[in-house]
Amino acid sequence: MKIAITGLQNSGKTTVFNALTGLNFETTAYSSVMEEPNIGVVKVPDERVDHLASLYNPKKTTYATIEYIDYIGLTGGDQEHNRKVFDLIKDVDAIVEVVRAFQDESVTHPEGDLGPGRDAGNIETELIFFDLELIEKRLARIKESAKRGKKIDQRERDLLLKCREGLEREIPLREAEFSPEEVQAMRHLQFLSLKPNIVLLNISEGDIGSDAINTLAATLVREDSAASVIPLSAKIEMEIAQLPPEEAAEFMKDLGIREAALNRLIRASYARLGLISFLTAGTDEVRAWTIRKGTRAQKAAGKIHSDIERGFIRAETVACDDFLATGNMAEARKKGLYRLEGKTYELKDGDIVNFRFNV
Ligand SMILES: Nc1nc2c(ncn2[C@@H]2O[C@H](COP(=O)(O)OP(=O)(O)OP(=O)(O)O)[C@@H](O)[C@H]2O)c(=O)[nH]1
Ligand SMILES: [Mg+2]
Repeated sequence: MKIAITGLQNSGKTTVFNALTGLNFETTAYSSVMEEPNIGVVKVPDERVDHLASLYNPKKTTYATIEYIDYIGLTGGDQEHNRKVFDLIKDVDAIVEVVRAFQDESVTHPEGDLGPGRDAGNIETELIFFDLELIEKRLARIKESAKRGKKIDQRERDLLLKCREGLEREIPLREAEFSPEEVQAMRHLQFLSLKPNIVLLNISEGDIGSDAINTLAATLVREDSAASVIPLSAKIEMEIAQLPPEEAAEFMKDLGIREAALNRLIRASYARLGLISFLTAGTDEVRAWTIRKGTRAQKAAGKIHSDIERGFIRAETVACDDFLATGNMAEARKKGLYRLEGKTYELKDGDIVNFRFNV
């Protein structure tokens, strides 16, 4: 999974990136001129994988991973500048929008003063502009081929017009309604405002846990929107990410932070994208695999190898919690917790699966 960290200049994107990845890229009080994006891959913490690895003692333990990308900030109204960012991130699975809510005189604000609501709105507007531009380009191309006497794709044209109509009313595509066929047809278009988003409200360290911040957070996304807002202090989280685990735990307790940014954001990303993990376990490897909720067993097998999908016979599954409670496969089998499932079985989060196949 690939997630872009974006936002206005100096909102704390690189600080967030460092907090998530444990890396230590330069953060600056003036807006940076970055040539190359920062890219970092993080393991998705998963206690089930830890438990299984301690039982099987496998040669290899593989966690699910997320790739984070951090690049230059967006500039309100400068589409040419923003295109550099958007071209880089148009294939990501989700967008984290960093919105500044911390007070700090020494850090320049591109808009002159603090305004989280305004800034969150500006980010949305830039995503919408980018999508409108994409639509105009495609419509022009369709018109061009019509002129040359080629048959045009009327369905695509209608869909583009429908998207444009909503975007012109400033409704991001992710909040518009589309049929499953339309969603399918839009997949290759890489619209940005269609991507699931998470608003990360970057607050002052003194505001951690404050009621005022929760109220502010609630105003940042439309009430009926699926987007989530996560308030956190990127600066503090970055310090935490650089500490050894025990010290980090102590520091978090003192500050009243229950869970590190990395875990909170990963949970929100999985929920927002409708993702779950299934597990495979053995003495060679214990591994977590990320799939969409509702994926059927045969399709999920294809994550591991296309041969297993093609030659699928059945899936032997047990819920990880059931397995850990019984302690071993034989016991789980005896209790009927270890089941044989067919190709249409929808895998559940935390299922341990052994695929039987034949090629
Ligand atoms: N007080 C405070 N300062 C912060 C916080 N997060 C970031 N900063 C500071 O704000 C400045 C900008 O942070 P960066 O992470 O470089 O911001 P950015 O969005 O990556 O900036 P550009 O890449 O230049 O657009 C740095 O001086 C950070 O130390 C925070 O939560 N609290
Ligand atoms: Mg930066």
